Amino acid sequence: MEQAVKTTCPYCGVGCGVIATVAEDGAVSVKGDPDHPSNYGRLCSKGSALAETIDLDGRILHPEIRGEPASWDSALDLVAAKFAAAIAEHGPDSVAFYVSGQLLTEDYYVANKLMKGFFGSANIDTNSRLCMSSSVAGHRRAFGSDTVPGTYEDLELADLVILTGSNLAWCHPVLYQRLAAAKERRPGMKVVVIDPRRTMTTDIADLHLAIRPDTDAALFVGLFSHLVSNNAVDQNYVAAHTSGFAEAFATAAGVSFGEVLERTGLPAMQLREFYRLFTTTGKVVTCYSQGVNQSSSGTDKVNAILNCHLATGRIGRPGMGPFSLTGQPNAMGGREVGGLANMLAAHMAIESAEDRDRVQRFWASPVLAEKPGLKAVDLFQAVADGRIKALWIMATNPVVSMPDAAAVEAAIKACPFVVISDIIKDTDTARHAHVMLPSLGWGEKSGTVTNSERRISRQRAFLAAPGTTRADWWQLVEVARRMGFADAFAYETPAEIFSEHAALSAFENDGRRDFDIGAHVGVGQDVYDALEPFQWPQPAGQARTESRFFADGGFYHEDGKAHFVAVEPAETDRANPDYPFTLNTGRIRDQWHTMTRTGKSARLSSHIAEPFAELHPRDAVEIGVGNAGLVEIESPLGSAVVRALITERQARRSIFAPMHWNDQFAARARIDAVVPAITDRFSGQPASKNVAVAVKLFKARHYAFAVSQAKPVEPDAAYWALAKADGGWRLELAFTTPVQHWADWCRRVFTIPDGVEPLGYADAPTGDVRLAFFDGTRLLAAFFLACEPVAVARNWAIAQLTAEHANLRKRFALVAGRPGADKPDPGATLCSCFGVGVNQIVAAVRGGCHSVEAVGKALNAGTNCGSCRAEIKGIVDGCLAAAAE
Ligand SMILES: Nc1nc2c(c(=O)[nH]1)N[C@H]1C(S)=C(S)[C@@H](COP(=O)(O)OP(=O)(O)OC[C@H]3O[C@@H](n4cnc5c(=O)[nH]c(N)nc54)[C@H](O)[C@@H]3O)O[C@H]1N2
Ligand SMILES: Nc1nc2c(c(=O)[nH]1)N[C@H]1C(S)=C(S)[C@@H](COP(=O)(O)OP(=O)(O)OC[C@H]3O[C@@H](n4cnc5c(=O)[nH]c(N)nc54)[C@H](O)[C@@H]3O)O[C@H]1N2
Ligand code: SF4
Ligand SMILES: [Mo]
Repeated sequence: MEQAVKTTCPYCGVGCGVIATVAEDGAVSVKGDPDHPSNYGRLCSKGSALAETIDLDGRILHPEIRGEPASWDSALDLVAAKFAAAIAEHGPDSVAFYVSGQLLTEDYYVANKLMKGFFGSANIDTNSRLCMSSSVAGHRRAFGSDTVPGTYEDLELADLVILTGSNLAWCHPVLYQRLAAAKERRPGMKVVVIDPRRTMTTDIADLHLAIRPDTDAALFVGLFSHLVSNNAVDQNYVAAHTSGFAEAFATAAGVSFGEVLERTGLPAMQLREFYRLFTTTGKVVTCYSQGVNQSSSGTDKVNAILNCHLATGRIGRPGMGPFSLTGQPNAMGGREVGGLANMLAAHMAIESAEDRDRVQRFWASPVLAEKPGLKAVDLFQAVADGRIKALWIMATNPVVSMPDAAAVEAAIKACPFVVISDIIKDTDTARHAHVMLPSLGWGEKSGTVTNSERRISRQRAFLAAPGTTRADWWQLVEVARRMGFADAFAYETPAEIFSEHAALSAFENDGRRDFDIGAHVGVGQDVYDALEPFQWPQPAGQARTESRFFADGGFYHEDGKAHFVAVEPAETDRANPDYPFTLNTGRIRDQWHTMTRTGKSARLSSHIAEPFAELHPRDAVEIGVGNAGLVEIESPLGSAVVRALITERQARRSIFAPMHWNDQFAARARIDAVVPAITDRFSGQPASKNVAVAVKLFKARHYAFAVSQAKPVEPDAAYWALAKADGGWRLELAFTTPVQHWADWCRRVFTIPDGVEPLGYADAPTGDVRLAFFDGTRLLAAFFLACEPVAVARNWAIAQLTAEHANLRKRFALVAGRPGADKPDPGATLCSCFGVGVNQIVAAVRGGCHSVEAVGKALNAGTNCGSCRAEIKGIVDGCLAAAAE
């Protein structure tokens, strides 16, 4: 019988509800849950493609010790023995966990409890350090707690929505769609986007402030003093609920309008307009994400924003407030359980003796960490120094995602004992594991996650555990038991863990801590199974009234007030003639981080199939790189080679490169190998957005494009980038040295069986080589080589992998590398749901479709998940503008 299960998307912090259906034949399909209050039925491209990413290809299905299959017992015994030995010999601070905002709350709770309460060290940090820690630090400085005051609905109710350092259209697509729909209903609503580059999000902006990198603090400090000079301060709110206003203003007053202009590089008109909008609009929401957090001044940026909302009393009321957008599906859950090295559990403070005592009594634990542990960057430094003897990495891929990634890799490699819990066998990090533990993946695991608006939802299993995979919490519990802590880790189910977590949140709370879900203490399996999404707080015995915080004060500092923070904008000038470019890094629409899951979907890989750098046209001319050429990005630490994407979206002397590509998908595109480990001094969060680099032309002798049924094996080329395609794989290549026998090279890389002869030619004058290998009527691989970037139509070539090549004429047409006149080249895929290409959309616009809706009617493009609508609008606008010229 068909079975439909309500669960939650495992990607971004929007936390969309998903209905997964398993058909009788086992086929899985997903759709948005119409009843889930985060998405009301919508899903973005990544959510819609979930069913394509849950196959068992590449999964690790059984434990391994040094690459050899092992039983769970022997693997867990070894982990327990090694951690126990390190603690006994070198003390508790000689071990560490590095975990993830992609763990479920129950996994996270157990990891934190084991490290802080039973090992007695706080050396547990998480990839949230790279993600949300500046927001956490900023919240705690201002509110005395790590509280996100508002809800998603506020974005729909606001009259002014400011998005700073957020590419919402690509990174929180469903929330973006909710905002776009609200703006369509109420065109008077204004959107301001603050981002050094033009993005798909700037598309809905009434005002785009393309500030110089890392000048947000100056911008908001200037706004603060503008609010004061223009009598926009809510004196009652400030007097009743805040402290430190005078000091913060004294500092802000020292930053003149002229100085803000100079630092941000904005035209005076734009700056005035922004300040005017903020001053005169009551309902303002300011959303911020990694352009704010991932900065050496990230915490100050956060507080500069919070100051403006506190000064105007625009916080915690409908349509008003600062809003930190969380990245990962359970970044918030991790913060609730205290998964950061400088937090305790349930939003308690590790610095507070009273809180430590409270947690220790609740856990009945033998020891409790007395001081904050090592933050991610320092933690891997300690691994490099040999101070960490045993390290457990869970649900994160630091060899790709940590700054100074080569040093992180070297540190992990040299660590005496490394345990890795993952679902994928070959990742850049997993190859250094001593013990590899196979975890349950999405659809198999069960527990809770908390989204950006404090909404707790269930992830539910709808698939059987493959192989001998086990839940992350179970792995931790088994190790805890083996180390003598059986009583404190007696859980049999996630529901039991959740209940304990709820109990700790309520323990001696009495309204003193924001995080309280006491209403869920003692949930049984049935109630847990049926748990509907809910927003915290939900204290025991109180009916839920208001889900926002701080409209009437009630802050969590000792004095009950919010604290203004005097922010002095950081110096941003660091001109270095050897590294004249600024590298900005971030995300693309259809990939998730290190691509271990989204990289499995041909559909998602078709949107952008290669690592790239966006580069201003005039810089491209100076460097000498043409469109589709390659560039090398260099810093003192390392380099990466990526495709040049020449565009006026970039400011001069700055480039943007995605963080996703790694050694599994490209030759040398791990961008964090270029990024130094510079951190914010309050939060320890790395500055991943503003890196001094040199950008040079990467000179190749040959360029090639290939499609192959078999996964290409070790393509030894100076540049390669591999992506999944329908019916096989696609491969972009560039060579700096000639290859003697191209056919032999292809045979090896594409695993062509003996006896299959290539069809094709090598043209000596042009240097072109075309080779195709057929097995009967099916194409095994095709290879197109030229001395310039290869112009062959990619989607057409890929389609040949699944086409019948019944006669020689068809096979020769393939070698010629040209689509037939009957089948025009669709161009690069834009709508991944319906596989619609750029050329098709351009043709439709030229044929009379003059709006996104009209294109949708003609081609279906943009009518399912809607993630590509902003890009379609760009094409429509571009074509119409060109036609009008
Ligand atoms: N498709 C997709 N979505 C994702 C993810 C993913 O991997 N793929 N990951 C999720 C996670 S974990 C996270 S944390 C979020 C991140 O979500 P976002 O923060 O929205 O994404 P980023 O692309 O990292 O960066 C956002 C923007 O900050 C801008 N920026 C750079 N420097 C500055 C600056 O100095 N000031 C300002 N104001 N802006 C600046 C960049 O140009 C970029 O457009 O996305 C989540 N959603
Ligand atoms: N230069 C630069 N670097 C960045 C950023 C940036 O913007 N620029 N962004 C930073 C940010 S905000 C983030 S959040 C990080 C993200 O960086 P990572 O956390 O390193 O990236 P992921 O690919 O999400 O890694 C998740 C890993 O967990 C595995 N996994 C998936 N499901 C499960 C499960 O259920 N259990 C277990 N045990 N494993 C599982 C996946 O296969 C994968 O290996 O990157 C950071 N690094
Ligand atoms: S917006 Fe997309 S990635 Fe984020 S939770 Fe919703 S469906 Fe998943
Ligand atoms: Mo993140």
